[in-house]
Amino acid sequence: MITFITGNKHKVEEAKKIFHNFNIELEHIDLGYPELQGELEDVAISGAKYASSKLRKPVIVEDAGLFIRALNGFPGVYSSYVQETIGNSSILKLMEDIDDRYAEFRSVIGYCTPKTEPKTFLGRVKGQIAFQEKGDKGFAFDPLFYVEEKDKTFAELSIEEKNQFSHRRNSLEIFINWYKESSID
Ligand code: ITT
Repeated sequence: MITFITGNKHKVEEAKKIFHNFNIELEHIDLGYPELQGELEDVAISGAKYASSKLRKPVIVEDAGLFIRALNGFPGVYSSYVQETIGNSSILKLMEDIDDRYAEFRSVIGYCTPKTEPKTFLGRVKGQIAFQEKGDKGFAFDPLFYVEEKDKTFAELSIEEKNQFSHRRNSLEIFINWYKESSID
């Protein structure tokens, strides 16, 4: 069993289904950990270290963000703050006259145990910033994130569909493969 530390219930819902498909049980604890400002990797490392030493067990945390190429990677590591303050409509405004709509979601999983140093696992997914919000599934930036191959935004996909190729699926799959391999004696 693995313990996922997050305050975001949507992440838990997605992660539970992903772990289930790999036959690993996932426990969720909303511990709250100090999020220093920095690269996704640094936040994941410090969060995982903090939570595993506090709970005295192996944990994963995740730090994610939306990186828009035409805005030099904004909101990136500021994604949480931007989501809570100016929100999706302001991102659309910033992108109003911009042709280059390329964006990617990144997810970094931090894994740490009381006995080992933290490790990180990066997953990404490519997409575009839509011209208007679409869909009512998902959360946060999902209605903005358009995926050409599906001709849909993340918010128009079911969790199962999003889980087939999302940044979170990719980072968790890399983590799970490593985890399974490293727990073989
Ligand atoms: P934690 O407790 O796990 O930190 P959080 O919601 O603060 O939860 P992050 O800092 O990792 O999560 O995420 C940065 C922002 O990006 C935040 O506003 C998230 O809601 C948003 N975000 C992350 N993953 C997303 C996804 O799959 N779809 C849409 N928005 C996402």
